[in-house]
Amino acid sequence: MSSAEKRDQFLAVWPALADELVQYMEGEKMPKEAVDWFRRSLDYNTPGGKLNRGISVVDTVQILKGSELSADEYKRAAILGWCIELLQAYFLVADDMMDQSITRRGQPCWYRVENVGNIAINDAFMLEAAIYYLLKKHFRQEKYYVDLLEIFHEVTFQTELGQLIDLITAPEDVVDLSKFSLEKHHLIVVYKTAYYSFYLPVALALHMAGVSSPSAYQKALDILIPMGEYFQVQDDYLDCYGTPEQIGKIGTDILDNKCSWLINKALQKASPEQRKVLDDNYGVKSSESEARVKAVFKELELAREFEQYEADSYRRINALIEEIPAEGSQDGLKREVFQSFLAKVYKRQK
Ligand code: DMA
Ligand code: MG
Ligand code: MG
Ligand code: MG
Repeated sequence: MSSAEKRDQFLAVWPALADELVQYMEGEKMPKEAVDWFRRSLDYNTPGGKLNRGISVVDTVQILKGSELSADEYKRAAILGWCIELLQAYFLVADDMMDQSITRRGQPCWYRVENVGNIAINDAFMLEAAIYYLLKKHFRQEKYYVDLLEIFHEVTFQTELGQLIDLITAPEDVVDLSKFSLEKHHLIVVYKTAYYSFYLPVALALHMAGVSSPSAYQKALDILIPMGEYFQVQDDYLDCYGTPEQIGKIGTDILDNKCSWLINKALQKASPEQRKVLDDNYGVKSSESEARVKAVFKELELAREFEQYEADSYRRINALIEEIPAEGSQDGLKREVFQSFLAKVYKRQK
């Protein structure tokens, strides 16, 4: 099946889930206006992205099973996938407010839609609540139900820790580039991105496939955390070098004083003169300052640095994957789970 067909198959599960959530609200006798609001928020914020996280749950369950999924198995794996997409929707609605972003997935950020504004805060909470409604409805009878709840809660907390350090390392009023480092960057991106985007999809699929050995989860973590770090470095790169048409969003990292991979690389390489330009212009909310920072990035050939990083990461992650025996490991892991996930993100342009 092509990746476009996989995407369509996954998307086809969404409308029924949105209906279930909306029907719950109707059952609570909520006013029509409120029900319509929730449906609009669900449909505006949940589908429409790359859906890599959600589709990876399905792909992983399929690989672990080793044969075609029945229609029912597919549906259940897809529901878990949509729960991650709801988690992602929840984080993004809030992230765009905190980062003062303009667009997301080629449309205005939800908080910037007419009459939404700060109501988006509550909408984000409702997107999160939707996860637990669907999990209870569809997985309550499973012996791994508590595992699902725990992992969603843990990973949510980890992501919020990451968002906290991302935000407090990027104060709006005081720009102090000496606070940045690649170590700090590593910590931020592992927490804000890698756990929920890479470990969570595979861990959910492992639970669904009946894998219970703690060593399997540990090995998955050891591969997926570096993969998630690589993915967020790509995100940092695309924030500056991707076009809005490509990536569906307008980069804000330089204006927002973010501890991104690019500024850290620039700080490593900058001459005293270039450093002064960065000190004077990074995190200053004007397009002139942003352009001056980008000019220094260009002088420092950061695009080339990134290509180098990408090639090195690819080699390093593949070496980690190859530590799993070709015939699969005793505790139930398969190389292909990780190869398939890496193939989805390697050299991505959006
Ligand atoms: C995103 O970091 C992390 C979460 C948890 C949404 P980011 O602000 O770099 O993401 P984006 O570039 O998509 O706004
Ligand atoms: Mg952001
Ligand atoms: Mg952010
Ligand atoms: Mg970003």
